[in-house]
Amino acid sequence: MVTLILVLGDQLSDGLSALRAADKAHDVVVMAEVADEAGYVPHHPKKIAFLFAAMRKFAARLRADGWTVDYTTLPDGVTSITGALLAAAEKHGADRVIATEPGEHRLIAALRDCPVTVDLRPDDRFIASHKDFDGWATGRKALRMEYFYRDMRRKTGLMMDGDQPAGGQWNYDHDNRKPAPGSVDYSGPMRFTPDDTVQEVLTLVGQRFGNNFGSLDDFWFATDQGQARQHLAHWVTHGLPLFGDFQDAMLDDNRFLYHGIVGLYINAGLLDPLEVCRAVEAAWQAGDAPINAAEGFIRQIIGWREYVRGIYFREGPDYVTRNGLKHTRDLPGVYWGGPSFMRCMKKAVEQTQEEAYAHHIQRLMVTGNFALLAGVDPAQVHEWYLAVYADAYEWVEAPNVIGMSQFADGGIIASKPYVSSGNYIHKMSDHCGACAYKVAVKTGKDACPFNLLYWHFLDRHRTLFKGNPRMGNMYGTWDRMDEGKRATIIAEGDAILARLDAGDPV
Ligand code: FAD
Ligand code: DLZ
Repeated sequence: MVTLILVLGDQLSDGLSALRAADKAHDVVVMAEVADEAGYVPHHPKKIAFLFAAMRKFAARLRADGWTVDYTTLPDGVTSITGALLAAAEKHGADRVIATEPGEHRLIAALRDCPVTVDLRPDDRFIASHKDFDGWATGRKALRMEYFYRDMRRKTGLMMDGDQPAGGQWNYDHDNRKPAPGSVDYSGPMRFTPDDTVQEVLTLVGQRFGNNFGSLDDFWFATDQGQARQHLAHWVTHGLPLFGDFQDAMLDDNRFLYHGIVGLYINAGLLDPLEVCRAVEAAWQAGDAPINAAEGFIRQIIGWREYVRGIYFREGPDYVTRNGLKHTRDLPGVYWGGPSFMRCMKKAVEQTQEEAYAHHIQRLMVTGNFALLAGVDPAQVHEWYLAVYADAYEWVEAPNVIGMSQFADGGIIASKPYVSSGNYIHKMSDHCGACAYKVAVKTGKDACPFNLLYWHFLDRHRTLFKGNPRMGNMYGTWDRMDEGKRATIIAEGDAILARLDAGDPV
C-alpha cells in the first residue's frame, strides 16, 4: 500500500522527519494550499504569498529529486489539510499517512481525528524534544529561560570551552541594549526580485486575500533554501557584527537596523536553526563578529525560540485563551492601520502593514506595551500578532504574546509585566522627536499616552503586583507622588481609554 507523506507549509525542510520515514520509490508526498490554513486568522498577504511560493518551489525540488508529489493549489478548491489527505488517499489508494507533528494544537487535533490513520513523528528540527523540555521544567518553581538556555548551550556545544561558556560568561546582554545609533551601516536584508513562481502566487494572493490587512507591494522575501542561505551569509558578514549592540534600538527611518530577518525562513523550514547558529559561531571564531553579538543571537535561537516552544506544548491548547489580568478592551483601530497621534505606534504598525515584519522591541515595547497598558483582551492581541507577521505560527507567537507581552499566563514566562512609560521608547529610539505628544510631559493634552497609561496600569493592578519584588520601586515612586498629580494621571488615563472605547484616535 502507498503511504502519504504530509508536508505542511512551515515544514519545508529536506531533513523533515516525515520525509526521512518515507520510501521515495512508492510513497506520495502531499502538499496543499488550503483555505482553512490561509484563513484561520486574516494573515498578512505577504505571509501567504511567501508560504505559497516557498511551498511550490519546495514541491518542485522534491519532484526534481525523484519524489512523487501530489500538490493542490488554492484554486483547486480543497479547503482543509485533512480534506487534502482524504482526497489523496482515495486517488493513490493509500491507507496511512506519515506526518511531522504540526506546530499548532488545532492542526494536531485535526490530524488525530482524520479518518485515515496518521502516524505523527516528532519535529526534530528543534533542539529540545517535548520530553527534554518537560524533563527540564518538571519540579522547577520558576521556568526561567536563562537556565534552560545554558542546557541548550551544553547540548549543542555552541560557544562552549569544554563545559564552560566561551569567554567565561553565559550571557553578554550588558553589552547590548545600546540606544538608537545616529546612522546604520548595513543596507538591510537581501531582497529578491519575484520570479515566475512568485509572480503567479502574488496574483493569486492579491485576488483572494487583497482585502486582508497588509500590502503585497514590493515583495522581496527569499522563497527557497538557496536564497535564504544567500541572505543569511549576507547578514552574517554585514549585519551580525553590530546586531548585539543595537538589537533593542528603534529608528524612525530604518525598519531593520542590524536584525537578522531570519525568523520567517527558519520557522518555515528554509533555514535550519543550528545551521544559522553555526554560521554565527564561525563568524565569531574568525574574529568577524564580537562575542556579545554572537552570544546574543545564539541565545535568541537556542534559548528563547526553543523555550517558547516548550512552554506552548507544555501548557496545552487552552494557553491561548488565558487572561490573567482580565483585560477586555477591543483592539484599537490603530493596529489595523487606523489613525493615531503616537509616532512610535504609527511607525510600528505602518512597517508591519508594509513588510509583515517588526523587530522584537517594536513588538514588545511599542505595540505589545500599548495593548497591555490599555487593557486589551489578550485573545484579540494574540490573533493580531498571529495574522500580521510573516514569521508567526501559534507555537512561537502565543507564548510571546499571551505570556511575555500581555502577562496573561499569570507569570509563567515573564517574572513581571513588560510595561514602560514613554521614557523607554525615548531612550531607545528617535521616534519621540517627531511625535505629536511630548514624552517629557507627564500630564495634560501633550502628555505621551504611555506616561499616563503606565501609572494607570500599575494603579489598577496594585493588588496583583504590589508584592512583586521587581516592581516595588515602581510602586514606591507612584506612592510618593503628590496625591493631586496621581488623581490627574488616573483621570487623564481614563479619558484616553474612553477615547479608545469610542473608536477615536489617540
Ligand atoms: P532577530 O532579532 O535577528 O533574532 C534572531 C532570531 O531569534 C529570530 O529570527 C527568532 O528565530 C529568534 N528569536 C528571537 N527572539 C525570540 C523570541 N522571543 N521567541 C522566539 N524566537 C525568538 N517570533 C517568531 O518567530 N514568530 C512570532 O510570531 C513572534 N511573535 C512575537 C510577538 C511578540 C509580542 C514578541 C515580543 C516577540 C515575538 N517574536 C516572534 C520574537 C521576535 O520578535 C521575532 O523572532 C523577531 O523579531 C524576528 O525577527 P528577526 O528574524 O529579524 O530576529
Ligand atoms: C500559515 C499557513 C498558510 C497561510 N497556509 C498554509 C497552507 O495553505 N497549507 C499548509 O500546509 N500550511 C499553511 N500554513 C502553515 C500552517 O498553518 C502551519 O503548518 C500550522 O499553523 C502549524 O504550524
